[in-house]
Amino acid sequence: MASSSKRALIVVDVQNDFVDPEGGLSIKDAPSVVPSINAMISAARDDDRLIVYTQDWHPGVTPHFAKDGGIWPVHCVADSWGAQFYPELEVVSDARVVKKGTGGEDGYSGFSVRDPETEAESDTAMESILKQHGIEEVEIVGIATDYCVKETALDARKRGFKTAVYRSCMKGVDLQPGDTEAAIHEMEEAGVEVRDD
Ligand code: VGL
Ligand code: ZN
Repeated sequence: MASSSKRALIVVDVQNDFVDPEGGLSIKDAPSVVPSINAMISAARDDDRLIVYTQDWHPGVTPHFAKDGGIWPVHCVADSWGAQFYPELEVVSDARVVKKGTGGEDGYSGFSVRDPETEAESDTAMESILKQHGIEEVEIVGIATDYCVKETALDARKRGFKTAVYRSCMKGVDLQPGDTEAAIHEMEEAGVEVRDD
């Protein structure tokens, strides 16, 4: 049955390359937040709420990768093991999945991508999926706090959604020590509710 809830759950990039210790851009302690993320997913499913998963989904050559002029080790190449959902993640049967970066675009938000040459931004399907379901409020969980979770949350606020994140349901890259806490602060400043549970 279609849900009448105005609240959706967005599950950002819980993929092997970020979560598995053998992954291409493995984030320390990421497996430790997966049970809390799953608890959020189960609660949303039991409540018939909309759940949208995102996947980082890059071509083999992209200016996102250090080898091609960017900053990141190779990760989440389309259809590779690393791009698959982490096996312990609960993926609901009618999951909506938004893949980002498929055309070699850059950017971290689940709502938009950026052409690396022209810098032009374009929308993913995220906002239209949320609008189709009458969503006014989003909860965002996943990886990485200081990149894709942050940018998705800031974009959700910009687009007028009431937005919350949970400390127990996200993990940061921390390229520089303190990046994760700075990201949490930036989200709060933008009106994102940061919950301690
Ligand atoms: C991400 C770095 C590069 C993320 C994606 O999902 O936060 N981080 N690509
Ligand atoms: Zn990426």
